[in-house]
Amino acid sequence: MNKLLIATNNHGKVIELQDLLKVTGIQLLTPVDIHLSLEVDEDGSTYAENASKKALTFAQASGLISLADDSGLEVDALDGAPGLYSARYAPLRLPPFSGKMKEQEGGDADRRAFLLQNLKYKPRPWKAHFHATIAIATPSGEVEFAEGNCFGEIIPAERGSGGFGYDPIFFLPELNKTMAELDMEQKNRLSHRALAVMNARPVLNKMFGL
Ligand code: ITT
Repeated sequence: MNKLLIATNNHGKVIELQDLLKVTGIQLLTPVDIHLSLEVDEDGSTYAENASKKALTFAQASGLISLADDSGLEVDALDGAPGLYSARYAPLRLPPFSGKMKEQEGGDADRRAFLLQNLKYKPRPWKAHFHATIAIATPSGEVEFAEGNCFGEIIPAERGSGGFGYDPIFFLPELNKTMAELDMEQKNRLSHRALAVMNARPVLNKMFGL
């Protein structure tokens, strides 16, 4: 059976990618399934560089063809921020009462609050899009890419409890819903990640000889 490792430590992405990739006739594995714990330093200057680094690191460590996703939210009024830095977009702060001086990153809710704070004095609508670049790497070092975008706008009050990350403040005007108000099946029909996976299908077919 063909095996594909979903090379991400983000639980929200794992859930979506398992659903998006399930029709390909390939056995999907996660890092947890194979007891592989890897933290990749995302120091690239493009989504493709980061996606490629993640996919190659996991492919070489596991010996399996690996699919990584590097994604982000780009807000027009902030000149494309947080973009590549979406997962780390929040002021650093000291952990309370720990006595340690090491700074730690906030969670998804901190990042949404920080984004809204930065948009507060900008005129609405706050047009934005999600971007995803998928990299599929073989253990021998071959890498192929696919991309997807999803357009909408940021709204000032959170709506919905589905998805992850910036979904509760990412509004899709045609549906009159935020991404977090969609169930996974709906999100997986129109998201940046869904489009990137669709565009990656020929690559998967070629790599697995399907
Ligand atoms: P991995 O690198 O392990 O895959 P990550 O969360 O660090 O996990 P990225 O570097 O690609 O992944 O950062 C993407 C960030 O962009 C993610 O943490 C969210 O904050 C945001 N994001 C991406 N896709 C999203 C989505 O579908 N809905 C909401 N936020 C999303």
